[in-house]
Amino acid sequence: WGKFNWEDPFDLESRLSEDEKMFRDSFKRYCDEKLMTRIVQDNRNNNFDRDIMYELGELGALGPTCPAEYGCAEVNYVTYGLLAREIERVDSAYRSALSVQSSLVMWPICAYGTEEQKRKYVPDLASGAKVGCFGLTEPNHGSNPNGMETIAKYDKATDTYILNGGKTWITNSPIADTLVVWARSEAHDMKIKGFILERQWEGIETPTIPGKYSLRASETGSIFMDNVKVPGENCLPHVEGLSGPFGCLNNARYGIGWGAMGAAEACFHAARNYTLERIQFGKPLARQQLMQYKMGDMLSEIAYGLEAALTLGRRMDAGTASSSEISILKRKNCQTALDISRTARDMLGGNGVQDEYHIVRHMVNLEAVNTYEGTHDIHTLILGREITGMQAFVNKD
Ligand code: TGC
Ligand code: FAD
Repeated sequence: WGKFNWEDPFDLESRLSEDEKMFRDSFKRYCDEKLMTRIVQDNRNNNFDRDIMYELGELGALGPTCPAEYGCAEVNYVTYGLLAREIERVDSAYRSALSVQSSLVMWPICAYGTEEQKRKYVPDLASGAKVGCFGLTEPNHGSNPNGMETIAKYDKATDTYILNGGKTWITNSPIADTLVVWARSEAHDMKIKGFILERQWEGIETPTIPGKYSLRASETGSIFMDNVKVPGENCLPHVEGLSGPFGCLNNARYGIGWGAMGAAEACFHAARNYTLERIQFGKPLARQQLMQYKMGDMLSEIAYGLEAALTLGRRMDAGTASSSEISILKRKNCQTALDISRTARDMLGGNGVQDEYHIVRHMVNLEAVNTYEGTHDIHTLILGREITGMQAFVNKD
């Protein structure tokens, strides 16, 4: 019989390659030494430190699966997942910054863009010199982006698109230099097309959304476009329709599946350490059956979640993964992490609501993580459609 390791019950480590572990380990050191040390203050102050993007760039963590010829690390999807897990152990806000830049900005430019677009935009996004954002959600259309109202008119004489509309709940929009925005294009039979916008262009405003209690160390804002003139060369040519933005979301949702497990592990470990130390009724809380029951559950759920993440990662790398598998991972691992964070917070009693103990910060973050990139219930309905062949959405029968 093998030896049981409560920190890695199914010996996930043994199924990672040396390259995967090496990249992960140096990134983990950065997360411990440079991110963990600033998160409590940055979360309190509602501050995203812009330098983090340069630091992530230096480590090769931005757009890590994108091609090396544009300045990216070009590692596999499992490695990307491992990075998401490590950074979200610290805070989901930092994983958000990584996900958006990598999966929602760099990836679509690489997958759907021209050679010129890739050479012009990707290297600066890879180094962190430029920050990107992804504008899909609108004030009236969140779960149902097909209702999108943002319009791109087209002036054939000057080969220019003129964008009007509003996007909301956009991670990093207030600090973004490069904005990937989705709009209905008159020149493409009103199909959805992607456009690369530059912050300095006239008609763009990106105010911060105030009063956000979750992901406080992440910048979140709107994008308002008032007759923004976009040169024809900034339209992404190689995709049209919703499969454009959803292709990006597949990658980001996959990364969140790993990241959520990092947040869950952070909460589990904090609760374990606390209950081993905390004496009530003359003995450590960790000795109580109720506490051990909770930790047994946490360990089991995390072990399952990581197995699923690794299995899907290998399938992503083999090119055999389907988008509905990604829905299973995003849905289940986010809910698991949220449940674990709530239980772990309770196990710390009063200290559980104090940010120095970290769990409550993860807990409120995970509320947003459970909502963005398709809510828990939307992913349930995606699976329901697969199971029954009937869709519960109202767009069509
Ligand atoms: P539906 O009929 O299902 O599909 C329309 C077209 O899209 C294609 N498609 C996909 N393609 C690739 N990957 C996927 N996952 C795809 N899902 C659908 C589909 O094949 C079809 O293509 P075509 O060529 O036949 O036209 O579309 P629907 O309107 O019925 O939508 C269904 C629904 C509800 C599943 C979809 O709208 C949905 O997933 N809604 C959730 C919206 C969402 O996830 N928004 C995320 C915004 S970005 C964000 O939250 C970033 S947070 C980042 C951070 O800070 O970390
Ligand atoms: P709604 O769609 O209004 O949903 C409200 C509730 O109704 C949910 O519980 C939902 O599950 C439920 N619901 C909806 N439709 C149905 C149905 N048919 N049947 C049953 N229940 C249903 N978007 C971007 O484009 N880019 C970003 O960078 C980005 N970053 C974000 C960052 C944060 C912090 C947050 C909170 C959101 C971000 N989003 C971003 C937006 C996010 O993707 C949306 O919030 C999410 O898709 C849900 O849309 P909504 O908020 O409009 O909720």
